[in-house]
Amino acid sequence: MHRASLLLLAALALVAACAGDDAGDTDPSGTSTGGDNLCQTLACGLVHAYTFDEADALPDAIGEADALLINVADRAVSGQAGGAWRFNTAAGESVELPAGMLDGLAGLTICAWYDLDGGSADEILFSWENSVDGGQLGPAWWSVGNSISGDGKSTGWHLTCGVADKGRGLELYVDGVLQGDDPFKPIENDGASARVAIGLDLSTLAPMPTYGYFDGIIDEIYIWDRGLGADEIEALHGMQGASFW
Ligand SMILES: [Ca+2]
Repeated sequence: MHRASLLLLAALALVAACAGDDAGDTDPSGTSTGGDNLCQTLACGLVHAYTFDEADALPDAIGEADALLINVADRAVSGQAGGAWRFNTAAGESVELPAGMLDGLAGLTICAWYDLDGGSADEILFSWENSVDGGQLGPAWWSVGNSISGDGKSTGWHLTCGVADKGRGLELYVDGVLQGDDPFKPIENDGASARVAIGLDLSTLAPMPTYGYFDGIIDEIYIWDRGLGADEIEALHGMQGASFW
């Protein structure tokens, strides 16, 4: 299929995604101005959100993908916005989400606030797998941005965003700044997803209790069915966890 056709399909999908959106009292700082992004607010296309504000459950605040399996002991620490959960690599802690929850999306953006809290900077916050390819988001996103250094790996709250867009390929942002991109690798999501997890790197073939898990605090994971613009991601970082939907 020609690239122009892919772009047209993506544009049509974005129209469909935005048509049913209720943006509510969205902060005007989330207004998009860039490129072929048809959405006017950050809330447009938001399909899943996890606040980590509750200690006894991890409900999906936007969609229906509530956590299925929770293996995290410390679920009441201070977060970037309200409460957050502390994931412990040594105990092999993670959360399993419904399989297939990312299937069929025309584009994908995943953002998460994290505080390494002295833990490893190379572990993965969010990952999934399917029969074509999987993805991992942490301070790294697939093969993009693996060499990130500096503030994104320091203790304190950071926002990481991974974008997979048919027109743009892959992009990784930390604290609103583009860290790396790969325009030649499209989103590969064939509608046959297997597992989706928080705090676990599913690309690790046989995770061990001390390997393949995130070591640090996770708060506020947001998932969109479109590739957010760089201006939107910068605005989201500037809001420092304030609600936008
Ligand atoms: Ca929270």
